[in-house]
Amino acid sequence: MDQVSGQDPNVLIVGTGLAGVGMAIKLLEAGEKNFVILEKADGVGGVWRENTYPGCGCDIMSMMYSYSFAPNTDWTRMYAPQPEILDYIRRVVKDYELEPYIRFQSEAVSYEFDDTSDRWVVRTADGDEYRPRAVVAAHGALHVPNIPEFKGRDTFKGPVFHSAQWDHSVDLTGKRVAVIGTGSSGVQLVPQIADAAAHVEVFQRTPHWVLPKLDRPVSTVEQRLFKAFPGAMKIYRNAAFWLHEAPVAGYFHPRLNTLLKWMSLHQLKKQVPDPELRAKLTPSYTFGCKRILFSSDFYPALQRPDVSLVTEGVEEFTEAGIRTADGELHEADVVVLGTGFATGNRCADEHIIGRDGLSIQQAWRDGMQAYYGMTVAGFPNFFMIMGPNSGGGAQSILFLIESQVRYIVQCLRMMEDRGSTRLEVRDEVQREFNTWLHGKLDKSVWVSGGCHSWFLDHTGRNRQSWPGTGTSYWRATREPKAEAFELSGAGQR
Ligand code: N01
Repeated sequence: MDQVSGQDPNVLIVGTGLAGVGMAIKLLEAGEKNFVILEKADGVGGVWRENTYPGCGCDIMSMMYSYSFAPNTDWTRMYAPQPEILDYIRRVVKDYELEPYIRFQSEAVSYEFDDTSDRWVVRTADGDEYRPRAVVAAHGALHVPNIPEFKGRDTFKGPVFHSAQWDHSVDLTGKRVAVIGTGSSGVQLVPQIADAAAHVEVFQRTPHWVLPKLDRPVSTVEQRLFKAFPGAMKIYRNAAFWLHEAPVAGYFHPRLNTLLKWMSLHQLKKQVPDPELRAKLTPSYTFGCKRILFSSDFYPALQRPDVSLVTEGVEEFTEAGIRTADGELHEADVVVLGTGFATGNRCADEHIIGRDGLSIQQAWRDGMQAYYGMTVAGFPNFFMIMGPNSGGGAQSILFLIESQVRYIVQCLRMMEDRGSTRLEVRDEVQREFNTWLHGKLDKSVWVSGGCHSWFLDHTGRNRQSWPGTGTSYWRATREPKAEAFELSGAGQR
């Protein structure tokens, strides 16, 4: 094993989720060994380590849920369950011998750019200090649970926990469980807990568009085929890739998604015969405005006599349960919050100080913005993976991560080739880019489709999505344009 970096690495990566791990692999392949990865927990995996709720899995097809350079021939299902994805990440970390670069239980709590040395000073919760030339923030877009301030929340006598912080010490057998939220997490967990619980009440604020999940086991014949003929796996992967690209045009021209909308309504009609319940589950906003859900077992779960849907708003928590706006008390033993993640300004609580003392909060006072979701004016040598407006469509996040990782490696190489110690996106370039981006997004169903979702911030702007297909993002980020950046060395200024 080569010598592993100390406190002054060339690159410091934060997070060992799919983004951080992919970044580390591509650095190694580019010949860069002087880097460290900080990980706040004691294991790798990011959201796939943290989310362990019953039924947790991926709603992107498993064939597209691996790095292109590290295909996984062992998926057991067309949509991989969480434990398999976590195993995959662990295996990749092992195969690429990344462990020596990772500092576990090292939570980065402060990032400050030193204008004199063109290095970042990164401090951890334990008081360690690193001085990397460049930082790659790969801590993900969906890692801060959204815990609403429900009135009287602390008065409830039973356990209350978020889907991303599942409390496995709580046995749901024979319990009355209240689940708040019917997004991707809620629809996955409700069918799974229904068997054990005495009763599940599902609190829905807004119905979602739900498409059937075409899940099935991957047969052993297919697995053998993938192992023997990698080309066969590529055919599956290509099919999955284009399936995920397909709905994107419909986000800008909703009529193109008429067939998908019909499929969603058809499933609803087939699985929910009661017209009253069906009406409650039928969205009134444009298809695709909120992230489309994939589930074939959520509606059937709602048919069970021991599962019920509550559509009255949550008014308050009491000692015994949840009181809704109509005054009814829904008694419960356990409350599960499937209420999503804080996404409006995901760095709101982070201490990130860029050039000339600029904080990320000041830079983003009018909303999160970046250049292709990776660089932010005022923050030299600071790269984000899955930063503002670089995800949120329908394509596998792995495809977008690979595009970003390649781009960042190229930026670092550009610095090296030019003898620069500082790379910063030009303010006017970022501004023009965001004017173009929001011009397109404002016409999309995400903004004009009549719903509220985690894609939008408090100003109503979409701060998450790339306004196009994965392919268009890949094309746009194939090579960084030197003229978009200010590149300088300490001696060049
Ligand atoms: O969160 P969500 P999620 N009172 O924001 C409701 C990824 N993911 O964790 O729609 C009452 O979608 C809220 O209601 P409304 C994926 O990208 C991926 O489910 O705002 N209800 C909604 O129903 C996904 O999009 C996988 O009216 C409240 C729910 O809580 C993202 O994570 C699996 C409320 C939140 O839904 C987030 O999904 C799981 C309140 N105060 C997650 N506040 C994969 O398979 C919120 N809600 C890859």
